[in-house]
Amino acid sequence: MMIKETSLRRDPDLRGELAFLARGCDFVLPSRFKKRLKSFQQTQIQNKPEKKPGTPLPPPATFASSPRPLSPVPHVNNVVNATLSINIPRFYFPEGLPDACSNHEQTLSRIETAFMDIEDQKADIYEMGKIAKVCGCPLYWKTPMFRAAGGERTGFVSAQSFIAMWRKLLSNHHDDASKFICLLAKPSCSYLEQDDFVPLLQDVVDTHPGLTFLKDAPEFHSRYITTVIQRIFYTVNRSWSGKITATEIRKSNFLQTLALLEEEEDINQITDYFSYEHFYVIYCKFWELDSDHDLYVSQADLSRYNDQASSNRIIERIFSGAVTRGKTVQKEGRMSYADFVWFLISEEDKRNPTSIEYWFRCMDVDGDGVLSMYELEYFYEEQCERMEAMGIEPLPFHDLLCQMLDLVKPANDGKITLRDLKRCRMAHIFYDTFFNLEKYLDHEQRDPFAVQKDVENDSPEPSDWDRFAAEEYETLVAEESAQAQFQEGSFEDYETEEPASPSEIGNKGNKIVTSSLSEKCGKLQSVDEE
Ligand SMILES: [Ca+2]
Ligand SMILES: [Ca+2]
Repeated sequence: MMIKETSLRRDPDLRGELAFLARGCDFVLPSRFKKRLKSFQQTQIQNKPEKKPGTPLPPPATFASSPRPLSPVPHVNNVVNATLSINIPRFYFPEGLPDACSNHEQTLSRIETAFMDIEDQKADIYEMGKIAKVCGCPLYWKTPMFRAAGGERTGFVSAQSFIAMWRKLLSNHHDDASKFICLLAKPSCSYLEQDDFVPLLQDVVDTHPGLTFLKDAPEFHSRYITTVIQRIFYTVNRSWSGKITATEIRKSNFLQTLALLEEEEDINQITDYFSYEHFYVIYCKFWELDSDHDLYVSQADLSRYNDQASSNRIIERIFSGAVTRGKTVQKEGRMSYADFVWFLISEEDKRNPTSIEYWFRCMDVDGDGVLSMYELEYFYEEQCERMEAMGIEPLPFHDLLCQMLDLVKPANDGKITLRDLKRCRMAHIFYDTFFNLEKYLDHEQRDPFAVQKDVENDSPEPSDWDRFAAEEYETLVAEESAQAQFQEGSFEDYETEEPASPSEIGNKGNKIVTSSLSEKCGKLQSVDEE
């Protein structure tokens, strides 16, 4: 109580008002005082720094170079900060923890020397790869670095402009996440939007050894890039805001995965975000549904996915805009390829946290943050109708409900929250029960203890998605090669062939995939890009 009062007195506006009050002056109306008090308290709550457990306290020397204030009310904040910082060391570092040991001048002089080795001291994008390494950055940071130093306008970057840019970056941004955002984001933005990733990913497509076969299919560059961007946002943008912050980057494995790209020549080994095989699976699944190939699927198209395994009611919910970006889905009743990426990953990996949120939003029909018994019954009704049509006697809703409540064990009776579903680690079984008949029946037939074992095993990888993508890729490649063999009339050879090793399948796959993609892109050429 004492502390609160002291800090209230430090609010310069309030101090004046308190002084008036103290003198018994009528000028300050109680209502105005209350309002002012409330707004001051709110500002204080907002200014309360995010405390990160385990973050080491910085040495006192770093206080001098404290970055810009974050407060929406700098006036008030400055006063509070100035007083508080005397006693409490700073512990909130939105731009990363400054490292007192790192010698920026040394780094900058190394960069200068590296530029000396380049003709005219002007680096093109290829040379920028070497500069990135001198800067201690992963290779694929080169395009963002090149662009941040103004390279895309002239086609090269001079030592002078690069060093000026890098000096500024080093003094304001202290960890990789903060630097990465600064390099990629639009001017004065502290977050990344989807299009900010395009130049970096185009460079990966153009220069990664595992994607050279895509050179001849430029039509597919944007499809691959769209897929990777959606996968990045699906995994990293945990807030669903469409804006990736430095905190979200830090909490994700994105930068580590990006750094892996330069060490791993086989891009399919990098199953997070970048795998070409995963892209191929997603795109083929979409292509099968998008019968007129205009890069959109209708509600009827989407319901054909996996032999109509998903219920109409859940598909309807997706098309109501519960989980999609923009208004196209609701207004025009069509889903873009980007939205399909979210659907497919969510459908095939219902243990993924984003997937759990995705389906929760869909099932929470009234949007009150709780799955009520009414909502569960609504979805189960269609499952029952379907089972009856198949001659299967469904479990009565009441019995099923008991089963599900036992599975989820919600904290509050009769109300299932997102937290309950995440905690119970059975969300996939729960969701399939309510809207995916094929998978529901599949779970039912399995030994319940086997499922339990699966969960308890808790092995970190592969995810349901990884498993699905690998299986589907093999099926697709087998289909393609069977077709190719058939067309060539060498079916005998195919039958006597030794089984191919996984790596051979991969290589073969890439070739086949390219040819089949080219075939598909031939059909797509008249269609505008997204
Ligand atoms: Ca279509
Ligand atoms: Ca609800």
